[in-house]
Order: sequence, then C-alpha cells, then structure tokens
Amino acid sequence: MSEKTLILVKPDGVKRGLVGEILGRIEAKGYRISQMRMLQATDDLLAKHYHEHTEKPFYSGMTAYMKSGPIVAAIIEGDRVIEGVRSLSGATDPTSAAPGTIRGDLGRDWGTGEIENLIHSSDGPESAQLEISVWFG
Ligand code: FUP
Repeated sequence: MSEKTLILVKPDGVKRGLVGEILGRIEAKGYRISQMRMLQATDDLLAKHYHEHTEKPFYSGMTAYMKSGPIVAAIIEGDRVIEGVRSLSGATDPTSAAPGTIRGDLGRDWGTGEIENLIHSSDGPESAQLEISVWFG
C-alpha cells in the first residue's frame, strides 16, 4: 500500500542551492512529490515537529539553525517511502554518513557546533502523519 512521508530541506540545503539535487535524488529513486512549500520555520512549528527533542541540550542551537533561513517542506509518496527516503538521507552526522546518501555525499561539519545535515525525513508512520499535519495543516 502506498504511503506518505514528510521531508524538510533544511536551511543549509536551501542556502547552498541543493533543493533541486536533494529532491532530484528522491524523484530519481521513483518517489513522487505530492505537495511542496517553501517557508520560514517558527518556534511553534519546530516544537511540534521536534517534540521528542524539546528537553535535549542541543534543542536551542538546533532550532536556531532550523530558523536561520527558509526551508522546503514536501510530502513524498510511494510504497515503503518512509524507509526508502530514510535510506536515501543517511545517518544523522554528515561526516560519518555513508557515501551515496544525501548527507554523506553533500553534507559535512562546518565547525558551527550544529549538525547541519541538509534533510529531515520522517522515521515512521506515526511521525510521518504528525509531521505532515505540522507542516501542511
Ligand atoms: P535524524 O532522524 O537522523 O534526523 O536525527 P534525530 O531525529 O536523532 O535528530 C534530529 C536532529 O537533531 C538532527 F537532524 C540534528 C539534531 N541533533 C543534534 O543537533 N544533536 C544531537 O546530538 C542529535 C541530534
């Protein structure tokens, strides 16, 4: 059965002109973009999106990075798309993310103290449903 996932091209991806490259990899894999918008993240949206992390020590710096410029939010559709886009995205830390993944090929540590890793992708059906409602209402 076809499913939906939510991706965000984070501010570093937009600033570096990698929106097309990142979405292109997802499309080239065979998934379909069903909705897309560019917007500025707010504290309220990020608190809902990152509700599991609000008490973490990195939360404040991470949200400052997420608000540092516009982001692109998209709903991606396809069979097993949640798993497939997680696999395309790669591990959280771009320095050690596997080559061949979006984070591994395009990301690095810029010495800012923040993990700038270009893309968010939902990690399961419940988070996909919640995150789609956060960014697309
Ligand atoms: P991921 O599922 O790979 O996007 O990673 P997580 O859900 O574990 O973390 C979400 C975001 O929090 C990451 F993209 C970067 C940030 N983060 C940190 O800044 N420091 C950490 O120690 C862990 C995560």
